[in-house]
Amino acid sequence: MLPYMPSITYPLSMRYQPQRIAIDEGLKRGHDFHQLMEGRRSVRMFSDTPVPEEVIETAVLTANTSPSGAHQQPWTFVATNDPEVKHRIRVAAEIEERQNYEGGRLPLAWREALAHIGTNSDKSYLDVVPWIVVAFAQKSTPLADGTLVKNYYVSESVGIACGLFIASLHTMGLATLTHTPNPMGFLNDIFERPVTERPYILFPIGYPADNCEVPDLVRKPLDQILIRK
Ligand code: IYR
Repeated sequence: MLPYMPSITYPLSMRYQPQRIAIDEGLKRGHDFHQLMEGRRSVRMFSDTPVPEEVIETAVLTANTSPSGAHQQPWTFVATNDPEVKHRIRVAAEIEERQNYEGGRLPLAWREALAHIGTNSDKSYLDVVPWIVVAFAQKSTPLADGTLVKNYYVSESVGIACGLFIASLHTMGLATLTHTPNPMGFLNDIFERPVTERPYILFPIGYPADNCEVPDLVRKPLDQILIRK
């Protein structure tokens, strides 16, 4: 049989020849990474122990390795450790969440789906955590001359980047939460981001509190999530 000959040619190309690793070693690394990630939990009870900025930079650099539509990298991560800014975010998030939980804005079916997690409109962790990072999705990106470049597969791209961000934080021993106070438009105002950017996920980041508890959950088994045809 003839070897597979790719027909694709790139206008600008470079060789990509990562070192092949033996499958035993590859599987060992895969199992180790899986075990590490099995230990990740979404946390809502944080310690106020400071976290160096390098942790945030490293996690954002890792997120930035994400594949993206047309390599447009349509994400902006905004980080703050300023207590005043964090407090403004908490106040604004709680106003929205009170409408969701107590004002009847969350449909009953949604509230029922959430009941076992035990969340409510108290977002005091936003005052406690050393860092808040908000991932913004760039629907379009302004060029220097002000014209807008439309981005493709924005939600997919930013979602994958956020997954890598979470994995990076977990690797460094930090905890976070994919918090989506709904709606999140107030984050554009607080962080002075343009209307071309949409707040995508708000990440409180820190170490879990000493008395941290999380919901007692199990993950779906492989035979429910992987189908072999
Ligand atoms: N955004 C609300 C509600 C909420 C929604 C889902 I889906 C969750 O998994 C958890 C919470 C809040 O953050 O409380």
